[in-house]
Amino acid sequence: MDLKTAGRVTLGPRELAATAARVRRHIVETIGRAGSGHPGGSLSAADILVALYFGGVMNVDPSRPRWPGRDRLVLSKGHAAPALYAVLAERGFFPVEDLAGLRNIDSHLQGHPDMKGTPGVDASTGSLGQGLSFAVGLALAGKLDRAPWRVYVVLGDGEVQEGQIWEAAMAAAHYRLDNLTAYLDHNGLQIDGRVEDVMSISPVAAKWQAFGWHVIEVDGHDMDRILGATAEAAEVKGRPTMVVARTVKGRGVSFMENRAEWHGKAPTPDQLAEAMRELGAADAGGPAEGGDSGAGERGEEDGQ
Ligand SMILES: Cc1ncc(C[n+]2csc(CCOP(=O)(O)OP(=O)(O)O)c2C)c(N)n1
Ligand SMILES: [Mg+2]
Repeated sequence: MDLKTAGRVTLGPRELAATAARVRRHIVETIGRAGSGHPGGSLSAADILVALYFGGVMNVDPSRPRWPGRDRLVLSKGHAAPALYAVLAERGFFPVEDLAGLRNIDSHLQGHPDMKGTPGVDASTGSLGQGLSFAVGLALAGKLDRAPWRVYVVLGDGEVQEGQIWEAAMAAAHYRLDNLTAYLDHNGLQIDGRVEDVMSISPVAAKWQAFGWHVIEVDGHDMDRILGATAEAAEVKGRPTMVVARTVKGRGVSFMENRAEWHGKAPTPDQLAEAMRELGAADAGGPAEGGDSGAGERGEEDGQ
């Protein structure tokens, strides 16, 4: 595939799975190399992002990242930037080699997404709770312009404890933003442990329904289901859609799965090698050469 293909890219099931595996390897490798970052929530969101960019959904032009007719993606849970960067690189917005610079001061790939610095990033995020409001603004602008493009936004389940989310949820329904599709990366964990223990969001589907949204619940690691829900959302008139995607934090790396401690720390070189083996890297003998380590001590909590 020509990486820079403009328009929608539609891969078959096997290629989608292979792309998701590559994206997961990029995630652990770049975070390992940087010595800091958020593997858990990047791995849980990976399949959603791959489905959107490679499953025939996002209409974009990598050689013209600011093309006004493009579909927009807001990664509201901005700490999952490594997943977004991997997907954007695979889609041709910038060279895959750039990923090695994650979190380095001279790189355009900072710890959280910067719409002014990184080709393909549509919203600067990282301060949780704000991305849905931004997405509502984009969708409203699209409606006013009678534009055909759509807005996609990915939220964390801890993130939706933020009050601003619910103001945006109300606004999206009030303005009948049927050009807006949200995905809740429902992995059950946040920075300090279980969402259910920190502050329950249940019954989460009923809450979004009560706020006037069309709600679909899916397995967030099943590409078919994610794409089915996305297609359904495009047909819904007069309401935004929330896809509640049940996911596993750290998905794909056995020792990271369902463990809150992997929210915001980098793997050691040994752990990275093991993760790469599990993710099917041909050469998982050790961390790749090059790219000097950026901020933070390896294995230390990011604290964000
Ligand atoms: C406003 C704000 N408060 C706190 C943080 C620090 N922080 C970063 S990620 C995170 C936990 C988010 O949990 P969740 O939304 O469930 O993310 P995921 O499980 O998908 O990684 C927190 C508290 C932040 N980035 N923004
Ligand atoms: Mg979570």
